[in-house]
Amino acid sequence: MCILIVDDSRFQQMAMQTMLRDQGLPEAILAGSASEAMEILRKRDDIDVVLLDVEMPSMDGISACRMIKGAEAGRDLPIIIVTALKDESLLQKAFEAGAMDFLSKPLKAIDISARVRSATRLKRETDQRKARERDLTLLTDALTVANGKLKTANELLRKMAMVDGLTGLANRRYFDEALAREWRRAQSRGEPLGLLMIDIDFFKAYNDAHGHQQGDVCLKQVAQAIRDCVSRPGDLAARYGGEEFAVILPGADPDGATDVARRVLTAVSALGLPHGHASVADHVTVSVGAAALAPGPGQEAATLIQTADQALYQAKSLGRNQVRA
Ligand code: GH3
Ligand code: MG
Ligand code: MG
Ligand code: MG
Ligand code: MG
Repeated sequence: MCILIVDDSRFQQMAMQTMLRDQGLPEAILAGSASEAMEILRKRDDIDVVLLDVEMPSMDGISACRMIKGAEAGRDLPIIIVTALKDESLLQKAFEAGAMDFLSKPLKAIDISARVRSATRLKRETDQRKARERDLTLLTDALTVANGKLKTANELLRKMAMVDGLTGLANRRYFDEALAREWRRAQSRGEPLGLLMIDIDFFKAYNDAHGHQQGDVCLKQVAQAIRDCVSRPGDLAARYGGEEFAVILPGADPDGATDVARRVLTAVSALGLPHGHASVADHVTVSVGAAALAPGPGQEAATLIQTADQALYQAKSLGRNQVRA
């Protein structure tokens, strides 16, 4: 505990210091004026309580109290006003100026030590409460930030579980789920479901000639071209595996599916990616198998995949770079 005594009288200073010492309190620090007190408060932050005399020549205790309370260094400091005047309006002014307590002269050792102890206890409690509030605010802020990060991470993880890392299309897992879902929906509505299987022609040769990295670039561009052909809400383009892609076309009949397949064929050719090695054309092409079925009762989605696969196989064996249905 650190006590600051502010009094213009050297005798009063010593008297108070002695009383405090006799009551088992630590040695007080002494100031002879308000300005000297301010200087001490600005320099040290360990003062717990101020005993402030009212009658002082340069600045009286009430003004000094107001000044200390108004300064950053003294805002939370308990101030006990010490006065010989028994004037109620003076006390009123002291409390208005921010004093916490007052003591009347002549001082008694037991009074002064009791007031000092209770003032410092109160200050300690206030400091602790403020520190707790600060900690709580920090904790709340940290939790808010962590929560936000967790949400972002969760979204990222969910997306990673659905999206093919190379092409940004739906991945195989998501495709399987989407196909099963759309198949059930088509079944219950009695509507057809279209499916395209797309496979890049002679892609092994492309990789061999241009390198695997350029192969990846090619895959990305083909994927983008396919995505651009699939515009209806509910349609889904996916990377089925390797250099094979699949497109789900809810509500498409065989003609509709074939139309989209032709668009994909044209769009990939239009990329004009030079191939030139054992390819059908001098640029990268695809073969597309198109299928559309209105699912019968008890029929499985695998039937649709098989039908599209067979059409793709036909497109390949008939010379590639074409659509078969
Ligand atoms: P076809 O016209 O009969 O489809 O001939 P193809 O060479 O395209 O078919 P094949 O199945 O023999 O070869 C597919 C090639 O695709 C082989 C494999 O290295 C390549 N491939 C599969 N996935 C990737 C990939 O992620 N990146 C790259 N660069 N190449 C891939
Ligand atoms: Mg005085
Ligand atoms: Mg193949
Ligand atoms: Mg291929
Ligand atoms: Mg293939």
